Amino acid sequence: MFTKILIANRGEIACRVIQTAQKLGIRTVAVYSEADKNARHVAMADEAIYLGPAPAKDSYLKTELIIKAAKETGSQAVHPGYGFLSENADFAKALAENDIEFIGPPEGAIIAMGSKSAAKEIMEEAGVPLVKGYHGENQEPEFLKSQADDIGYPVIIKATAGGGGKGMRIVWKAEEFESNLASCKRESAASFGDDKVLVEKYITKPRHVEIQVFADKHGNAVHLFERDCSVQRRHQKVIEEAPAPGMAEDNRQKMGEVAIRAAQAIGYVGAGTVEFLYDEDGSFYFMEMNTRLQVEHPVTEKITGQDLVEWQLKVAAGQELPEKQEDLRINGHAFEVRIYAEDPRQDFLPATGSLLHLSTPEESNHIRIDTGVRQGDTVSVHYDPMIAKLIVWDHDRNAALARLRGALAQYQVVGLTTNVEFLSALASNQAFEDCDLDTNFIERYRDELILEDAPADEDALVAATVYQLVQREQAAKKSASQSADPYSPWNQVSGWRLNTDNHHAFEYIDYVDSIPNDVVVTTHFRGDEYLLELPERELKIHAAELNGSNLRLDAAGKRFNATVVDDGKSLHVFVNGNYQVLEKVERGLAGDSEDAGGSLTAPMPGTVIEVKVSEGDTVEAGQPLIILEAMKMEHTINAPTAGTVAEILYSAGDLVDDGAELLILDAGED
Ligand code: MV4
Repeated sequence: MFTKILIANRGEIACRVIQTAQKLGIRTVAVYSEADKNARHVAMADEAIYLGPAPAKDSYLKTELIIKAAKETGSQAVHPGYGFLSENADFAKALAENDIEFIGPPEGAIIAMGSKSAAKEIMEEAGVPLVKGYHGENQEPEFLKSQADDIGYPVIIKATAGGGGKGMRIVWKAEEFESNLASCKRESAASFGDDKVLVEKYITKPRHVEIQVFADKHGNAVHLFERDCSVQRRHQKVIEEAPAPGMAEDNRQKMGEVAIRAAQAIGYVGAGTVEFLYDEDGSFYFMEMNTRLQVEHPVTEKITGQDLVEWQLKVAAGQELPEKQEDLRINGHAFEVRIYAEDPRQDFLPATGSLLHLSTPEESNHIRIDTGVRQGDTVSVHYDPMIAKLIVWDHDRNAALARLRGALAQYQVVGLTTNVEFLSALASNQAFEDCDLDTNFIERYRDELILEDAPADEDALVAATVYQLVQREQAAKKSASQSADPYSPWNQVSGWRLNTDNHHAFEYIDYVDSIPNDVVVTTHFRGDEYLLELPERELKIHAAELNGSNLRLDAAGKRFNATVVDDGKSLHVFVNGNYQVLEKVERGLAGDSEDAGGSLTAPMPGTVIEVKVSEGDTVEAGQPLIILEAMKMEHTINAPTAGTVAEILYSAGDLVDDGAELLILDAGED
């Protein structure tokens, strides 16, 4: 086995590979760009080598720099992850020339699968089922048209050099063939520098089912069952699962055998995936083969109990496959969703920015999170905006789906727009639960999946408001640095009662589809609890406890938890599995003529211990003004806002009644 490897990638997959290497006692070398100096993969590795500027073409795609880094660090092998150089035959070749092991297939296997038509030819010879079609050299329009007529409409025209759905045309009628062929060829020439196409029968309602295969250098090959990745958006997978729902055991076995045959036909070594179009009647057709470890490999790991990166390392090091086909079993069901910085409501526009707050469900046998970022990290324009992969497992599909819903409800990201809500809608979608799966799923259920923006519900308003009350209390406690009652959530703030009727208004702007809605929550202090005047009703808050951003509260006997994050401008509230943003309107009491200035009153009968200010002093918000002692405990009364002390009505030693005016503050300019 290798003692040291280099990981020529970044983000979650680099972290994922490092984790297994560490488990196996292999030292790791990361590489990084200017943008990734402080990235998680760099921190995790034993060593890290700087490559170059942020754009991938100047760093992660620079073959020479990666080989140089591998040589300088004494790395015996390079793991390419996925994307970047993972399916680049020249890279595999360059490594071989430098006596560095490529943790991936032989150069020839990458080349064989690079061209769609050539791949299909190889597969046809190997007896792998193909969709009826023509993938030969003759590109004469009349000839291709006659082929299409033979196949029968609808047909699909695909760029031979294409990928990711680019350069495809569906043709429903013979009359439309010629014009579609011309436009497909134009697009292919422009996109791939090659206008060669193939024509085949269009399968109207296919599922994307793929088989994980593995081969070693000793001629052994196994499959690790299938994944269903039908739910895609513009050829980007959104959710993947294993096993494929409804797959009959004999069909699974047939597909597995065919996939192994496909791998063997090209002398495959390592991890590969054979993709199939899976038709409604259970027939399946070879689509393409991916000659790398795939993003969605964790669902296969969860249902087989295998570590596929460990397999890759062992195979690359010349060992035999860790398991025989007959020892591999499917256990339970797994889902993976890709959590992205993107806005589903804006046609999934990628988002960039910093992860101001990141809180994730706890990992366990049921929940796995593969990520390359931590709270505080940035998602930049330079790379794929994936934040994490969330993988769940349970004994059956419905239980796993319930796990997924629960985990997504606990996934909190502030600072970037994410697709978490969209994924939650998907995990809760009845048609998805019912396995109404095909590649058109998202289009078909679009309106159920991309939900309208909803106004903040009452719990969110309560949480935001109580958060601010407790925050003020904590701030007051800190600035007073006086002994305080640690058990009462209210005593410290209860002092600031600006008005004789003892209220304070918290104002928010709740944007619903960019339309601002003004919401005011007025709080009244009632001795041992707060009364909140909400838009719909009044509610008594008996207690509240704030731990960092985690708020626990008791609202009229209903206890609930919320997370509130203040980014300075807005409060981000997570409650009941929902996420709401409430922009704060700092009314400041000065800005409101009715509330301008006011008196501060005693929260309970007691003795004035100390008056910390003099008349005419200017004070800052939160500054301690008067210390009272009541029931053997000290209470600090802090300035609720900046201002000037207009009048002090009591001095040290005086006894005061509950509600007595202690001090009059002229609120300053805000
Ligand atoms: C097809 C097809 C239907 N019939 N071929 C899309 C990407 C490329 N790898 C192959 N693709 C398709 N080929 C025939 N003969 C439908 C698709 C297709 C698709 C396939 C898998 C996953 C998502 C898809 C979304 C749209 C179309």
